[in-house]
Amino acid sequence: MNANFASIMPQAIAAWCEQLGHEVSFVCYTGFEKLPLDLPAKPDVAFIGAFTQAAQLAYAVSAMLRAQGTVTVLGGPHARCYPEDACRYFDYVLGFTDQDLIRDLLADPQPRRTGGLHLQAAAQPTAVPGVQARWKFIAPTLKKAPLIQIVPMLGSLGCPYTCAFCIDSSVPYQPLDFDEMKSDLRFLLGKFRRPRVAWHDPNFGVRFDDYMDAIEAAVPPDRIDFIAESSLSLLSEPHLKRLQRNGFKAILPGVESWYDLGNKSRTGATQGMEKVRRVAEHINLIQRYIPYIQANFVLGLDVDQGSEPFELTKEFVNRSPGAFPGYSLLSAFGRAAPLNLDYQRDDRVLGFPFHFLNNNQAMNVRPANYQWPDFYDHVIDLTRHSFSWRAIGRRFQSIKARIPRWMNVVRAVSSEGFGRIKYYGEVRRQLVEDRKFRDFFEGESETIPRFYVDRMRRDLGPLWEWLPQGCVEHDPRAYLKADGAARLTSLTRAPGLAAAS
Ligand code: B12
Ligand code: SF4
Repeated sequence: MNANFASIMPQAIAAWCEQLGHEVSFVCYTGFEKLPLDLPAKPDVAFIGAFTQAAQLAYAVSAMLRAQGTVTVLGGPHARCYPEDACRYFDYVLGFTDQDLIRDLLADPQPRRTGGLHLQAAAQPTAVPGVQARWKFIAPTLKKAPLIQIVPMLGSLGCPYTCAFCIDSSVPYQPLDFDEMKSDLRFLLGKFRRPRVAWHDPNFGVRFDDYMDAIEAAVPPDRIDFIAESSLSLLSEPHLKRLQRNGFKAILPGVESWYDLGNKSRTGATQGMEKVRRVAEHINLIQRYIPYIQANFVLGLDVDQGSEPFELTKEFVNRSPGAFPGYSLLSAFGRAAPLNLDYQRDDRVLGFPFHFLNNNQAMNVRPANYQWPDFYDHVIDLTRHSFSWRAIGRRFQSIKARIPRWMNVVRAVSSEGFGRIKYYGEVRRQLVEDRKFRDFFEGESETIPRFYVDRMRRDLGPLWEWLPQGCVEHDPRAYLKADGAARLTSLTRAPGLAAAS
């Protein structure tokens, strides 16, 4: 499936570069290709898009390319979240990116070996190349997913909600061009017998009617299978009926917490068991219209205490047997959210290697109300409950559609369900048996436990040799320091304050 989760922006950058007259090679690493990657020989400039979990991989690839004289540019979630660190290993690190920024960079791409330059557009782009413009790069990527092929599309950027932990909490909502979207959907009808499209919008369906009007104008009812991430507040019954008519087959709403974020789940100030009841009813309603649901939760939030939040989630699993529960351990991805400044100020962010920051292999924020072993006990108990044979069987029976019901079984018995129970059990064991391991989790030692270094070495294979020195560690307080420095600069620049500072 991994090729189906490839990002849109690297394809967009490739399309922009071609439009600007450059010769482009595009490589998508899905996690299965042999390392070190098969890269074009000596490109002038290499753009690399990476999530934080691929940071070390990206740093190694950058080192390899720089050794042959290529100028390297990093973009994507890691660049947005950790620009200070990334600048040590790339010539350029890009935040918000539009075509003008790419044009300016390519006009004179000077290597910057002593420290990369952090560049960004003033805001999210107003246009991103659509499916037709990206097709040349989408097609070879999807060839790597021979069974099920899912085309990534984007209809909007930003979000009107302000969930404090989210990277989009401060990015204004903005729809993209609906005419281009219609044209892309028609194009896909000509490419596949029954196309499958995943919307990468941070929160799909904010301008619900405009979206549905556009889809209905371009696509006969239920001719394309759609997947989207959307908040419960947008999934009222009339909306669900329209989604069903238009072929929506999978929805991933975020519930996140039983005590907080009621605005996005339409539960307002309702908390605890009452929220479980209402959310479970809502999810069951959704399931009557949409076959596949993944309900997302964050574990370890500061509002959580004791066993209650975990017991409530177990109750939810019982009451909504058809929904796949997606659990994320609370993670502070550098600059992703303003809330991370508070965690850094309170010295609660730990320097887990980026490689493990994918919401489940490590939780890099010390929990406010749990001792680590207790926390992992709760997480293991909840994961066991959610992926017990009983829960797997009930999930299977609650869904009639063939692919979704089997997909849930595969996810449960693979690394997401059984795999995590084993992994968390190992972490729990080391927390009580190995003092050094525990010291790292308590913030009392900065030495990264062997357990993590060995795993990273194994995952990176031959690229391990290319890792620049010092890049396994990072400064978990970099955002706070940069924020402090920025405040100081703006203070010294303010008229009348210069002398005082
Ligand atoms: C859609 C989405 C997904 C989709 C698609 C993933 C994909 N490959 O793009 C799915 C559901 C598969 C997914 C999975 C995951 N996701 Co996700 N996802 C998102 C989401 C909601 C939108 C991202 C998006 O496409 N936005 C639209 C693009 C156009 O905007 P943008 O991302 O802001 O990018 C701008 C710049 O960064 C830049 N840019 C982006 N890429 C590149 C590349 C280059 C080369 C350049 C130069 C510039 C550039 O240009 C853009 C325009 O300004 C974000 C949250 C958010 N609201 O941003 C989380 C987010 C990106 N996901 C996140 C995470 C953690 C994950 C998972 C690890 C979750 C999990 N446990 O499995 C996986 C990892 C997947 C992977 N490939 O490694 C984190 C990433 C944090 C981090 N620093 O790594 C985010 C930020 C959510 C969060 N927790 O705050 N995700
Ligand atoms: S609703 Fe979703 S995308 Fe919007 S701010 Fe909250 S978590 Fe982020």
